[in-house]
Order: sequence, then structure tokens, then C-alpha cells
Amino acid sequence: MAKSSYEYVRQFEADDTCLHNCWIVVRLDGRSFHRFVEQHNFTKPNDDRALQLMNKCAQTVMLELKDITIAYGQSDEYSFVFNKKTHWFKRRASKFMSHVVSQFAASYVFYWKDYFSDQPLLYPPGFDGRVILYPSNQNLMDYLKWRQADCHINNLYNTVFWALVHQGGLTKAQAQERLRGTLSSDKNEILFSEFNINYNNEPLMYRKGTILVWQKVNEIATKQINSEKEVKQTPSKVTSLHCDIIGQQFWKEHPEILDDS
Ligand code: DGT
Ligand code: MG
Ligand code: MG
Ligand code: MG
Ligand code: MG
Repeated sequence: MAKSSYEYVRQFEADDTCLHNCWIVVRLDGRSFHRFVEQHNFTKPNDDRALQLMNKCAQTVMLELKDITIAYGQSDEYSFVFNKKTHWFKRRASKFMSHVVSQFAASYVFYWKDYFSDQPLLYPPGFDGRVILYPSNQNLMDYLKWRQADCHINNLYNTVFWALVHQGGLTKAQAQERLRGTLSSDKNEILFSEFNINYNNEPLMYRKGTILVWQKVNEIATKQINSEKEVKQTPSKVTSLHCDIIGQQFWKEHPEILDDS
């Protein structure tokens, strides 16, 4: 087909190919969720419905899009790690980010009523996205550990903050003042001595966030791909974990996550 005289405008498109041999991470985060959670009456500090909905949306992203090896979510954010060898959409950053964020946001609205049966969705939520490249396995692991450490710090703070307000009768300003300058050990101590809460017994999903990985299904399915060749393939499903990923054990138990072959 002959090129039109308008074709040159394509040259204005920026090249956003992600550097080869790097892990591609897309992190999304709910836009102004401090307002969204108030308007939709999320329970404080953690709303199980909301966290399960986030996990459902992330599972949908993993199943619909190609080459995601692990995802990690907490609060109103989710990170998706694409295999470093992926050639999906010629590794164009804008394609990765827009597909992940739009699939996630559409899923959030689509599945809302399955999790919030008594709470109507009052306005369309939005999510921002960013793409980050990590050139080494260590960098990638440290990224995921950083997000889990963030989950831990925020959740410990929020747990004691809302205990002081809901059970301790403090105003939000007083609770904030009470916690100013406290260490983790102080917060654990307040929870234990004043509210009889052992932080380590709080639900794992709140404390550790959610890790989504592919799990091989036990039975080996035999799939006919063409008349001559039969290939044994092990089907996988997305499974959710709420374990520690900061220590080495998780990475030793799941070598396939960093396996780029
Ligand atoms: P942004 O991301 O800059 O557009 O602004 P926000 O307001 O989304 O701020 P961000 O992402 O730093 O903080 C997440 C907000 O969502 C924070 O206000 C806590 C809230 N949130 C997340 N999950 C829950 C939950 O399960 N329950 C409650 N009550 N709040 C939650
Ligand atoms: Mg933010
Ligand atoms: Mg947010
Ligand atoms: Mg956030
Ligand atoms: Mg198209």
C-alpha cells in the first residue's frame, strides 16, 4: 500500500523500548484513595473486601497479560514483574504500563460488586502507573523487599493508630502525637500492654501483603499441539501467598521466579 503524505507523523512517536535483559516492573497505585476509602466506608486500617478485590484484579492481570512472573500487592498498590526476557509488545514501556493499568482498573470496577455487595461504587476509581527496570536479580529482590518493608511499617503504624482511636478513645491528633518518634518496639508494646494485641497474631495478609506466583498444577496434562508432536505440558495457576519475602527462605523455595529461561 502506498504511504500517505501523513505517514511521517509516526516519526514523532518516542522510542520507549525497555532496555534488554532487565526485569520490567509495573507498579500501579490507587489515585487519591485516602478519599476513595472514606467515601466507600472501608474498614480501618484494613478492609478485607478491598484487599481481596485488589488481589482478584491482579490475578486477572496475570492471566490476561503475558510473561508476568510474580506480583506483589499491599494497600492500594500492586507491582507486576515481567520476565527479563519478555518480548511482549517489543518491550515498549507505554504498552506494558497502559495494558496493566487499564486491565486492572477495568477489573476493579467489573468485580467490585462481588466483594462489596452492600456498598455501591460511587465514582470511577483511577490508578497511576510507572515502569521501573531492574538490571540484576538482587535489585529486583530488593525492590520487592522494599515494598514489603513499606507494608510492614505502614501496617504496624496504622494498627496501633486505629487501636488508640477506636479502643483507646484518643482523637486522631492525639494518636498521632502519641506515636510521634516511637520505634517499632514501642508500637508493639503499646498494642500489647494497652490493647492486649500481639501484633504477630494479626492476619498475615495485613502484615505481609499478597504475593502472586504461578503454581504448577500436580497432574501433567498432555496437550496435542499438532498431528505429529505431542508435548507434555504442566498447567499452572495463579496462587496467592502472604509470606515473608525479605528473608532468603522464600527465594530458595521459589527459584523459578528468578529463572529467566
Ligand atoms: P495518591 O496515591 O498520591 O493518589 O494518593 P492516595 O490518597 O491514594 O495515597 P497513598 O496511595 O499513599 O495511600 C493509600 C491510601 O489508601 C491511604 O490513605 C490508606 C488507604 N487505604 C488503602 N487500603 C486501605 C484499607 O484497606 N482500609 C482503609 N481504611 N484505608 C486503606
Ligand atoms: Mg502516592
Ligand atoms: Mg494511592
Ligand atoms: Mg498507595
Ligand atoms: Mg490496537
